[in-house]
Amino acid sequence: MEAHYNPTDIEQAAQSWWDAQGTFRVTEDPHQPTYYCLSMLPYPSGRLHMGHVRNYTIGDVISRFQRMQGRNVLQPMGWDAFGLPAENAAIKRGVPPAKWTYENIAHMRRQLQRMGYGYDWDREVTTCSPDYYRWEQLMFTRLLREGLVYRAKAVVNWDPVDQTVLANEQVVDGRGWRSGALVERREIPQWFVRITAYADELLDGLDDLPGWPEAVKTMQRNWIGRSEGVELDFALAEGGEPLRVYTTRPDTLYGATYMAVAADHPLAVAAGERDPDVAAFLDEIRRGAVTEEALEKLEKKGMPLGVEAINPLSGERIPVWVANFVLMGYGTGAIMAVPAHDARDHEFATRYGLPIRQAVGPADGTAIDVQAEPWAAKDNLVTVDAGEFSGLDFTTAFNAIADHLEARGIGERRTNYRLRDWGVSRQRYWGCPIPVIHCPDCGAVPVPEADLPVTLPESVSFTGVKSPLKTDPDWRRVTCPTCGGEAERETDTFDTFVESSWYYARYCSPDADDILDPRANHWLPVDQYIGGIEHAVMHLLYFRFWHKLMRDQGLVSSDEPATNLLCQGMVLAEAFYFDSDTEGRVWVAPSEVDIQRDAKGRILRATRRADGVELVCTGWTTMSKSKNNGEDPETLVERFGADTVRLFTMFAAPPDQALEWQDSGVEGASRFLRRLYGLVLDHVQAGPVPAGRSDSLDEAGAELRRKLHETIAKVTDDLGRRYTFNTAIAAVMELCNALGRYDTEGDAARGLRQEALEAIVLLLQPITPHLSHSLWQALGQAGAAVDQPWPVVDESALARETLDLVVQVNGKLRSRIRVAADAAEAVIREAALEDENVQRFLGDGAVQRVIVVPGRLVNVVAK
Ligand code: ANZ
Ligand code: ZN
Repeated sequence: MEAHYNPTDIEQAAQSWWDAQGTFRVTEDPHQPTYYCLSMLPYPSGRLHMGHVRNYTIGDVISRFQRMQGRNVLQPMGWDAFGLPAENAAIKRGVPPAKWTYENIAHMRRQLQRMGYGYDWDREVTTCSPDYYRWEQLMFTRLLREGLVYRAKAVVNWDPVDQTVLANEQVVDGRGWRSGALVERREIPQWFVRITAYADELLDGLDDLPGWPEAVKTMQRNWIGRSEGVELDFALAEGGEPLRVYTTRPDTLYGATYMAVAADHPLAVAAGERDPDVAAFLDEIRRGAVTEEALEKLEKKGMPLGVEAINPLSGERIPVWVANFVLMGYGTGAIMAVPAHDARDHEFATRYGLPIRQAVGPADGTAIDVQAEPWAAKDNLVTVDAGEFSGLDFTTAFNAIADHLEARGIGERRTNYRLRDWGVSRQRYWGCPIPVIHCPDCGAVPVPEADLPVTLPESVSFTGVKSPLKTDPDWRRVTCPTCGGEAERETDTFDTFVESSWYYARYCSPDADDILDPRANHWLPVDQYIGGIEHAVMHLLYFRFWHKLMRDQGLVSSDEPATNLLCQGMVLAEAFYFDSDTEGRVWVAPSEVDIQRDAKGRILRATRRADGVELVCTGWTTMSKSKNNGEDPETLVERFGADTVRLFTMFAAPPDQALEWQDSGVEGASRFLRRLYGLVLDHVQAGPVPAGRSDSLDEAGAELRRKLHETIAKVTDDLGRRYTFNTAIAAVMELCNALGRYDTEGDAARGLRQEALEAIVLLLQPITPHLSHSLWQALGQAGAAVDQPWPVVDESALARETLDLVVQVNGKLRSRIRVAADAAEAVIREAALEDENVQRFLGDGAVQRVIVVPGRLVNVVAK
């Protein structure tokens, strides 16, 4: 053993050993229980950041722990390699997206390897490789033949800067999530995957996922947004097609005081043709926000269309308006507005002086003032002023009115979903080509299986204005597979969420000459999936959806892709800036800041070290490039070693909570590893440990051994069940402290030290695998730490030999006695009465009763 802890050498040696042994290469072994631990694959941006390190360290700790539990662990890694940043980089640096991507992958792979993660690199999946995407093209053509994929013209969110269509969720406050440009509306033909056909299953399946965080399940439920309501017709006073609306509140029908339609609704369009003012208004709101989220925040605006509708229950005539808060793509694009019971309708009615009429109220008769405020409750209500439907609760009124409308043939019950079909077309170059050929005679024809993959040309000159696929006539020109005539390839590519929807399954059989092979079912479902909460809806919903599609193709047999999901918290750091006249806001890296803090650690003053400029501190915020407050994992690894970085990220916070980055914490982690190294070194230098461990430990030894086995029990539970890696580490640290204090000499003590150090090294193996590898050898053990079974708790060591009991005299604490753990009650009683202090407090008083509470106390009752 070297005299000092040298992480670079130790980590190099351990990694070489694992490589040489093929430690993390797994094959399907029918006799060993499997464990599939999956971390979300990274986008190859070029450099690993702390968020990756945290995510992947959690996954590696779980994987290594499960391996030591005797499971055959699959822990793969890959690259979500298509997407916009490669195009942007290509524009900026003039390198083709493919080249940039492959170079980034090579660099980041080395960074991951340097961290010591136990991946089976033989299963690496790179989504921009034709070996991968050809299978999703095949899947797509099958879905197209089965009607689960279709092409439709749709209004899309058009980002004029990125020149691309954005998903609703990529529009934030009416602007493109990446470019920040104001989003426009356009109609273009798009490919859709029919996720709505699986809406019910995706929703109901959430109930069978106890291992998923509630927050994620709630977001998915809201995203799917199942809503039970009624579609009903309002006749128009002028006759013609009635106006059909969707409502979840037929119980409030008597409270409808106006109707509102979307700008694209035929009634609005017709009114626009009659009236130029309406037409101008329609144009104005069409240019506005298109997402629901943005609409919520929008100022409610509308205009009457000069049309009246007739309430089918009351016969009352009410005006029809066009309103910017009604979406064309939901329900029927028209609503009956009930301002008394709906906040948006109320805001609108108040603004335009429309009547507000109460239709329901609290069942207990409490008075409400709907003119002042909408009353939106659905529970404990009773209908009022509703003709024959008065005096009913919500469910009764809903059913009575729905039955009535159905009987009259002017309405029916309907379930609606907020979820839309998944638009997978992107007008970008750097993506998987959509395998379709457009023939003037045959229409859109799927590329035959034998002609797959449709390969994306990689050496292109990419200017960023238009996709090279669209500007390259040679690539586009093709003969129609059906009629042999001249035809053109589809030039759109897939949304990159398509690739990340099934990569986890491909890892199981990465070389299969099909989408998947039977190895998929050997491993799936994933036992533990780990990734960021930002993927709660899109990725994690598409991932569940694609699994069901594959199940229905007979490719997998499970219903859900992952049994357990862990969403790791953000990595935060303090950020510092000053506002300069010439440069605007300047963010200064924390490493270049001098900070004065008060006793509680609060910042009193922060200045730039170089020139003393006074800085403002933002407090804890997400590490990001834009705030210049990221820690570069590679620099840290060079300075402290991978084990320290791993230890700190796991020690600083529970995995699902925010991690506040502190340099002092990293130094503390490093110090602990040096101390552990020193403990082993001292022990080893004292010479060989005598064979056969003695049972003749002194009291301090027995106590230390008890602590050792309590620690094993705790760490096992923390790593295996609770996922509180931080408390596991704290327990090991405490054990090391106790071991450091234990100064008994002799064979038994040396044996105990050996036992404790071996256990510590193995308990830390999932977290600091390199140091454990090295210390395991230093302790004279055969084999590698990573291959050892997990330490077992010796129950007999947990047993306490003696117990300390509190002794009271007349209920007051007077003394303590130490008795054998299994002492009989009579013995305890006698010991208490003989105790010096007890005798003193008893004085001459006669003992009336002695109460023994086993394991806790003795109370002597005396006169
Ligand atoms: C009358 C009413 C009275 C409503 C009331 C609500 C409360 P969910 O649950 O999300 O499905 N709505 C229907 N289609 C709409 C559209 N295209 N754009 C905007 N809003 C629309 O919401 C259904 C309710 O949202 C419907 O029920 C309708 O307003 C509105 F006290 O009808 B309700
Ligand atoms: Zn044809």
